[in-house]
Amino acid sequence: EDSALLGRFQDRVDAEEKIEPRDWMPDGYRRTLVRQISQHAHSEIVGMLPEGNWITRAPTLRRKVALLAKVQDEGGHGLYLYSAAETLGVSRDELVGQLLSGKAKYSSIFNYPTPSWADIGAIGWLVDGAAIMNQVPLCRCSYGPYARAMVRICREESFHQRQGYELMLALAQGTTDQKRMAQDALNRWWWPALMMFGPSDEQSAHSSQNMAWKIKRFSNDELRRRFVDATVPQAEFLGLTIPDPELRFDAETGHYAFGAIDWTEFNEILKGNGPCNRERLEARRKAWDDGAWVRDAATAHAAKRKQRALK
Ligand code: FAQ
Repeated sequence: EDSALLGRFQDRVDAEEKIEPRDWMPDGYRRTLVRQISQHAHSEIVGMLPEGNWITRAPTLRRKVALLAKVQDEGGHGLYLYSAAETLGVSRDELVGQLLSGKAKYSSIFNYPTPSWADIGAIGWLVDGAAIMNQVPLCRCSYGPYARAMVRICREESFHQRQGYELMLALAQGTTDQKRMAQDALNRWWWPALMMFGPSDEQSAHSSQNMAWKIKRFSNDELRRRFVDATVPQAEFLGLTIPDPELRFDAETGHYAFGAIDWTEFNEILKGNGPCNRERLEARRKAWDDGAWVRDAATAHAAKRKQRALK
């Protein structure tokens, strides 16, 4: 690639100018964005499944309405993000194909099961909480379409996080059994939520380049640390215990110190060997196959309208 073009590109990024779809950009920048935005889109779509499991069994109408709205929002985020990825010259079919063939990644967190209603609270509180921590800085990403998509997505995630925390609060203040359910959900979701931020900074292959391109603004470990700092007091308010015997406040650094993450578990999930990896992909494949007639009908309708317009 032309070094003058590269230099000018980096100057624009450094000056906080937004890069737009028709602007010149290095191949690596384009590839990285397609990878990250499509992984993010797939995460939203696959992320509908663990919570979707509880829509028909929500305990009250109010809870059902909130959960239905949340899962619909996630579908909307996925479509929004696929559109942002398409501005980089890839087709949606290609991206969906990569997901269904198992080639594309999506967030590790969605490969865990949701056996209890309290999991819905824990997902909203912890998974959306982690998502917000990671995604608010993405509103300032150098690539315009992704940054703008993130603004609306973050507002909706914030509602999701609150409904989750409020659900956890109701359980934590409820009967002994309800409190036990809430604690059990926290025990199962805590460590996977910390893994959402990705490998440690030493292991993170893409971080330094992504930060130079201002796609990422903070490193994986930095965001993870902020998440722990924000979440520990929330757990205390709930009267629940974070399942980490090494967790303690370090007055010297002003941050919580926490135990070691089980990276073997994380890597196994990335390889497709998590508790629900196969089930999740099967559900997406079935949805794709079952939806074929809708895509066919929409294509036929569009062709008809085009023909009518030509007459
Ligand atoms: N799971 O070098 P890095 C949501 C991969 S929130 C799976 O650090 P990077 C909302 C990574 O892709 C979840 N794979 O990479 C919601 C790379 O693989 P590759 C989605 C992971 O890109 C809530 C390799 O490891 N959010 O959906 C994970 O600089 C509730 C090396 O890693 C986003 O996608 C992981 N946890 O940093 C929905 C946010 N972590 O391609 C429903 C946007 C890392 O080399 C219900 N993405 N990998 O084979 C990002 O900010 C970044 O891509 C990171 C990773 C931070 C995830």
